[in-house]
Amino acid sequence: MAELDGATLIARSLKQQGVEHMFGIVGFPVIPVAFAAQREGINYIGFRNEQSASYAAGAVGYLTGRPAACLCVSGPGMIHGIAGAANAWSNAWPMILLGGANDSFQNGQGAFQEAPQVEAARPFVKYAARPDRIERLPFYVEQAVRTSIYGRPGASYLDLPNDLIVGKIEEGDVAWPARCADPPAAQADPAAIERALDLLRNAERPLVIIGKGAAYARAEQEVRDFIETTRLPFLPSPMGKGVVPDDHPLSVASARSDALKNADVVLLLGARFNWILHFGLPPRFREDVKVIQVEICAEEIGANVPAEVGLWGDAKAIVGQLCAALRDEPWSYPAETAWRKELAKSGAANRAAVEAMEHDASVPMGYYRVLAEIRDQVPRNAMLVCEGSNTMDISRTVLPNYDARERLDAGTFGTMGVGLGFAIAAAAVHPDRKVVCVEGDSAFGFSGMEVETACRYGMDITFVIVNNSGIGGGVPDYDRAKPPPMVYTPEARYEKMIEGFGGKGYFATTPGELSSALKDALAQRSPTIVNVAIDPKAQRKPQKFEWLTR
Ligand SMILES: Cc1ncc(C[n+]2csc(CCOP(=O)(O)OP(=O)(O)O)c2C)c(N)n1
Ligand SMILES: [Mg+2]
Repeated sequence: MAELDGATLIARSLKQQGVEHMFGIVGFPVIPVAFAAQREGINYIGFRNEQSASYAAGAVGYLTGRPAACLCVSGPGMIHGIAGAANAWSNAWPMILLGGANDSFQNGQGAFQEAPQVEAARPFVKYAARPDRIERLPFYVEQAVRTSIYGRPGASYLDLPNDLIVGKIEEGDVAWPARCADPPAAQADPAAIERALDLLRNAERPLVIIGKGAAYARAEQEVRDFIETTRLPFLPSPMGKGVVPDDHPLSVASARSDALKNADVVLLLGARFNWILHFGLPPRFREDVKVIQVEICAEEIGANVPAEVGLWGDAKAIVGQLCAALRDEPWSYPAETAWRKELAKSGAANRAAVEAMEHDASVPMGYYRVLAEIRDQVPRNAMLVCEGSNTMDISRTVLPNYDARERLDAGTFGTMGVGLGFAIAAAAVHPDRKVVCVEGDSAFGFSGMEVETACRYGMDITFVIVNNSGIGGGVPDYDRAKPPPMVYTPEARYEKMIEGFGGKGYFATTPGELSSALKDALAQRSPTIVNVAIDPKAQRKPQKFEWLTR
């Protein structure tokens, strides 16, 4: 009978458990794991920094519902990988962090890159373990994968000592667990479904808020049916965009502040009342708002605002229950109500203010002009990645999504530097689609070197850098001997970076240059950078609650 090494056991069991992608950087002691992954048919992508690789692993988990692995060397590599585990923890996305570790028989001796890795991972993962025997590696991999996707998704960590990776075992001595099934989709209590519908029927100012939990649950068909049937006004969270298309007539996203502030009954679909939704509290919400909460994590129900009705389970299953109950007893929110009129009025006023800025042809350009040009040129099924401060916030309103899981951004953790890893993850999952990655210049700088990764794998990604020479804005004239904390090099030519790796770069300062650069860039089927110099003083449209945002 054949002998297998630990690296093969790890890779083979990952593949068996539905892990299709592995991102990382090789070195001691994980080189054999990367090679084994390739042999076992896992798509291995070598990154330039483990942070980006770990962000990419979380994004794959969100996009596909099965985790990707991030492979790190011991010590500093694994520490970099915690960035993605923490990002996945905050976003509730599954991923597997694999940290190489020193030989277990050198523990405590000051071994090469020895570090308390399991302890370091622990607060950010649902599961952290150091496998104890080679033949039990598949057992640990199954535990890590299952824990990451069952219940509220999150990261798992496996600590892999060198002696386990290179150690050998007779194939017959290995116990292979079965492939863990996709998580069971739990339905909510039928009595609670009735109470939820009663509450909605009696609401004067109902609102549906669609979160990325609904996108993760692949609930788009059910949510669309529900919105079509009930005719309820809805708005998406930043990554809930596209579950129902942004151009749907019942979307009140352009009246977001007023919709949140005045709703009397809110149906939360896979969204949390955290900072993104202003905790569900006054002054952004009514004191007496009644909440129906559809949530996979029981402990989340009632967080910050007590839920009038808690619907605990899988968003797809539960919205399916709501739709089934509505088929038995049809109901829709009336077509003519004061609430609809108010929302329409507020939305129209906001859209008019934004439209003027979108058409503004002055040079230097502002955000709205640039983002409107991107909107007008990207293919309808493009994967959109957006990060930055103003760049990201404005992109949320200007760049529409038409389908679920087509937008990735800084997310619940507000992490800058995720964009390039996310874009690479999106290209890995959807190699047939265009990925457009819209980056603030600061956001881009966190992991700009991953442009080389995108070029090496010939990915169809257009990076657009909205360049205001700084964090949230530059300073046109400053003392070069003492740059202010938020500035970066004025008019930095980031597009030149990609030329060193065989990609095409463009620099644009006027609407005309931007339009033709984007046209050419999007026509390529390989990585491009469009670096757009905008007014360093350009800002977002004044917000009603500016003092409460970041
Ligand atoms: C990891 C991390 N470090 C720092 C920050 C603080 N931060 C918030 S937004 C931002 C960058 C915003 O600038 P940019 O990406 O250029 O977008 P802009 O607002 O200028 O369009 C930074 C550094 C963060 N959110 N995450
Ligand atoms: Mg900037």
